Amino acid sequence: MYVAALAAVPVAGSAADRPNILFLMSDDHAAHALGAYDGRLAKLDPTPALDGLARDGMLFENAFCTNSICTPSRATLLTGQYSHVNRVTTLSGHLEGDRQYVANLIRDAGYQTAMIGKWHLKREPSFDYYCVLPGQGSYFNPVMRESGRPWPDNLRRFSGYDSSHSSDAIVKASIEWLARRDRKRPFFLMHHFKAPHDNFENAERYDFLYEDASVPEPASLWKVPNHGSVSTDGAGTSIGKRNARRNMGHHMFVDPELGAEAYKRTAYQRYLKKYLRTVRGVDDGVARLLAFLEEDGVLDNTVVLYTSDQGFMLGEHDYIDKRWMYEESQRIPLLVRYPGAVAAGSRNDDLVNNTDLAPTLLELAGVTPPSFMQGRSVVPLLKGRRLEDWREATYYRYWMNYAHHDVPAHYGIRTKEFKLIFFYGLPLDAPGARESTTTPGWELYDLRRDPREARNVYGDPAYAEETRRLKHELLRIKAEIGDTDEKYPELMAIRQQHW
Ligand SMILES: [Ca+2]
Repeated sequence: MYVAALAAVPVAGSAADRPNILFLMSDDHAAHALGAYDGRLAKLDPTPALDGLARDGMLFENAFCTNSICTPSRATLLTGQYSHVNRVTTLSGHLEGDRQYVANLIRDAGYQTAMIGKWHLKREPSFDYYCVLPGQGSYFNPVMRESGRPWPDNLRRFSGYDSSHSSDAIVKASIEWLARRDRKRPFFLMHHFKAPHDNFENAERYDFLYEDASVPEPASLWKVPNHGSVSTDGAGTSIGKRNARRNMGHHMFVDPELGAEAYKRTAYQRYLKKYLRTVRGVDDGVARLLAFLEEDGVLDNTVVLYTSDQGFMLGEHDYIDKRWMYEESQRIPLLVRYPGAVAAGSRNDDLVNNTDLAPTLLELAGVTPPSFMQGRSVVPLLKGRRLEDWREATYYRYWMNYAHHDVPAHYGIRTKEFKLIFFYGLPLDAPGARESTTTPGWELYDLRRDPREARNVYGDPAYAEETRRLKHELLRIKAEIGDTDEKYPELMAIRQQHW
């Protein structure tokens, strides 16, 4: 079952020969809120420690999630499968222990395994040790469920100067576990921050960070793009409406008596600063973990990966939150540091998605990824190889039709040059369902000319040939990964009508 993992790693004769794996994940940390991704927020220097990971290792420029919502992303991470295969399509999904494949296979390969922080998959984590927040958990004085003891003795409350904030508590629990680990065996630690999930809360020490700064605004905060061929009522997309009940000002307690422009400007500044203060807590936590490993003498024999369960809209398109297939929400940061085999400062622009994470973690541990995993290990890419048969389009599907933030269900593909989205708008039978949910619509973006997705070119005759090609590719991928519309007669009927 074992294979040679990375060039610098000896062929695994025993577990002791293999690298430690520290998998760091945050919640809703958009790539454009990392300095290393060099977006409009980079000049605020939001993530010095994470930028260090990019300097020392590889940054993936085109990494994406396949369903931009918490629980499904985590299920994909552990199974290497798309949502329709692991059946965790929505927030109400869960993952039984026997399907937590990454944890089980790496433990079986001789690693000691731990899951610390936000879990959100409801069932018991299948790790040697766990210390996890129940559900979303609390930002302050969090209670976590710890393995090895029956309820209620398994509840541990974190408080005090070093752990009253959830990011500090999760770092403390990880460092404690690392300090008492069995040094004869390599470790696999999944360290998952709750931050910066909304409603953002930073530790008190960041209260004045960025106080005098002015956070750059995206142009689309003011000039909402015309996405729509179906509806152009300023809602921002063909059928998705802006949710007046959940907006930046609502979150930040901005005085609604301010004029519209001042309200938006004030809300944006407060919202972004609060988010970036919460991000800084994550970054400082990463710095502390890396410092611990360095002091422990194992940093360079540890593969350190950093990602987020999905991206986040920070005022782009005048939106907040995730769920959308738009770039800010679909894209995830992905950084990998492993000095023995990954060149410092290297970058890769292949289309990677979060089904690839599980096979990657397995190969790093010297385990051959099982064929039921749908993603592909990026280990060859880490070594600087170009694979001619790497995917040319990445699939996306958001299932929760109008469940939160008024985001309609949709699916689509993104290539390096184009993005095609189909808002299939299944009718809702829920009380209060809106007429708009039954209005399907297509969007097409030419990312070469329009990387911010400001102009929907679906229906433009100049793109007719490209549209046909992309639709064909969309159907091909849906068949390949087993998410065909034939399984859903109602959806199939809509598609046939609007193809
Ligand atoms: Ca999330």
